[in-house]
Amino acid sequence: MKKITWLTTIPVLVAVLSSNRAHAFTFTQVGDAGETLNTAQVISPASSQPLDAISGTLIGNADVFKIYLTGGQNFSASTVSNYTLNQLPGAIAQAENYNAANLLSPTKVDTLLDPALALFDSTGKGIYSNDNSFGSAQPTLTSAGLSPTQSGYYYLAIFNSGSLPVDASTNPIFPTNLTQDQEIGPTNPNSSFTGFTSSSTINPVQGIPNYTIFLTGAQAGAQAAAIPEPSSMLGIWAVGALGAVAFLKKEKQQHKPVKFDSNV
Ligand SMILES: [Ca+2]
Ligand SMILES: [Ca+2]
Repeated sequence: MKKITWLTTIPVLVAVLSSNRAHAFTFTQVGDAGETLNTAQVISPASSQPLDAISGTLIGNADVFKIYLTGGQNFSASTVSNYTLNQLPGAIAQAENYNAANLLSPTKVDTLLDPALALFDSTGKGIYSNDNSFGSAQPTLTSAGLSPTQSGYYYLAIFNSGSLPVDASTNPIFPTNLTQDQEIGPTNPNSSFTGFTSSSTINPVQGIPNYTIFLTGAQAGAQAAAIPEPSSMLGIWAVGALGAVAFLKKEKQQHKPVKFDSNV
C-alpha cells in the first residue's frame, strides 16, 4: 500500500475509533490462556459490548481466546509493537531509536516481537492465519477476505512465529510453504487444531513478552448481537491494524515527535 493511503486514512480511523471507544471493552488475560480448545480463555463478563482489544503476556507457545464474532466479515485482528511502528511506511526512520531500553519503557507498547495470529471456528477448524503484514513482523487478520460471514463463537490464537497450530496427527493446520506476508486459509478445512508445536524462536527483549490484539467485529459474548454502527462499514480491511497504528502513533507523539512525509 502506498504511503499516501496510510497517512490519509489514519485521521479518519482515529475519529472512528474515538467514537467507538467510549463503550468498547478491553479484555486482559487472567493468568495464562491455554493452547487448546478446552483450555482457551473465555472472555468475561460475557456481554454484547464490542470487544475492542485483548491484552496479555505470552507464556508458553500460544494463548487462545474464545470470542464472539458479529459476522458479516467485519472481524479483524492486529498486533502492534514499538518495533512495528519503527518499520511502518510514513514513520521516520527510527531505527536509531530502537533499542531494548525503548521497548522496556513503561510508555512503550508490546514487547512480543514476532507473533502470529490464527482464527478457528467453534470446533477448532482453521479459518485463516497470518504471521507478518505490512512489512513488519506483526500479524493482521483482515476483515473482508477470509473473515467469517457467520456470527458465533470462534477461537483466536496468538502464538510465537516459530510455533504452528497442528491437528491430532501433528499436521499443520495452515500451509507452511508460503511467504510470510500472506493471509492463508487452512491446508485441510476438516482438520481441527489440538495444540501448538514448540517454539524455538521466543524472542522477548527481556522477561515475558506482552501483546495487545486490536479487534473489530468482535464482542464479549453472545447476548443481543450488537447493532452494526455506520462506522463499521469502513472496515473493509485492516481497520484494526490502521486504527491501532493511529492510536499508538498518537500516544507516541506525546513523547516524541513523528515526522510525516512532507508531500501529505
Ligand atoms: Ca499460554
Ligand atoms: Ca510475525
